[in-house]
Amino acid sequence: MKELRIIGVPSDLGQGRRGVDMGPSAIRYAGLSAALERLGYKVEDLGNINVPTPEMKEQNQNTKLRYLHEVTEVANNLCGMVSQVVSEGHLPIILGGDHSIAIGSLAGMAQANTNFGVIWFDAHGDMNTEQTTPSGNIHGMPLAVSLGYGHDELVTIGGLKQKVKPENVVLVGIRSIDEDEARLIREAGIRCYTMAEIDRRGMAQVMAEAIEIATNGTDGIHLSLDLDSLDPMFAPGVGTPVYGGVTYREGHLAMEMLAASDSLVSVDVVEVNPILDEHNRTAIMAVELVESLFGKTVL
Ligand code: 5AB
Ligand code: MN
Ligand code: MN
Ligand code: MN
Repeated sequence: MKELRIIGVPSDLGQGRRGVDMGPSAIRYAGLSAALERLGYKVEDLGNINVPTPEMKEQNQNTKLRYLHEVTEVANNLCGMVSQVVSEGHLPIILGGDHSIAIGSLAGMAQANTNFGVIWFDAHGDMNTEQTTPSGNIHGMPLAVSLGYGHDELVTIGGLKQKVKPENVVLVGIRSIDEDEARLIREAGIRCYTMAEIDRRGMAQVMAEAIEIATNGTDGIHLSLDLDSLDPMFAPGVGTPVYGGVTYREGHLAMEMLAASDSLVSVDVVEVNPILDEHNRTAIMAVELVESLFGKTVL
């Protein structure tokens, strides 16, 4: 059983709305460490990465990407930390923060020479680039960046351009995609399980295939868990909620199947925004999902 290392990344630089920077605190307050220890893990919380606040003056830049240099700096620091944790043989649990931080997580995994696949659990594709972004928000771009598409400053974080092979990447829970983003998803050849497909074929079938794709020829799976993958009924505290999402039971089923696959090498838990939440429900939901992901069962 690997030891677990928690890394907080209190960043809202990749997103338009304040509050998601408090995600790591909210998830810790919901009892993450204790829950994992109850499951028998040795857990160490490494604290938070230092993140500039958006009220500080944005560095000059000639791009429409908001807070590009600041996001890059945070991703670079996270990359180093993740790479070190993995090199020491431990499993990193990265708490966001908005989803732009996943750029650093995946760069760190690649820097540690992990050969991994990715399950991107999200309402959105996160496959925008500088050319296609409708918002300029980098949290809509981290998957594209990790595949080598996007601004040079972002794709070169952690060295190598492409952090993961597209044939080992799956999107699950998708129901909101921008037009040009859809084109890039098809072009890159990423398997995309929309909510429509989950409705038709069931989460069990979809996850069995997703795990197969992400483990095919790799040494394990990085799960990037955006809480807006869930229906807002179960996770209201997110910046970009979309109706028609993954249910409580489907979410747990997916995590339980990942636990049973025994292939998890790292995980991001992102986009929890306590300001938009109700009594920390979304952070509590995140902790419950992580418990299932790390093997919690009823009996
Ligand atoms: B999230 C949108 N596609 O690029 C964009 O929450 C939304 O990390 C991105 O999945 C949502 O701004 C990013 C419209
Ligand atoms: Mn996302
Ligand atoms: Mn999302
Ligand atoms: Mn969001």
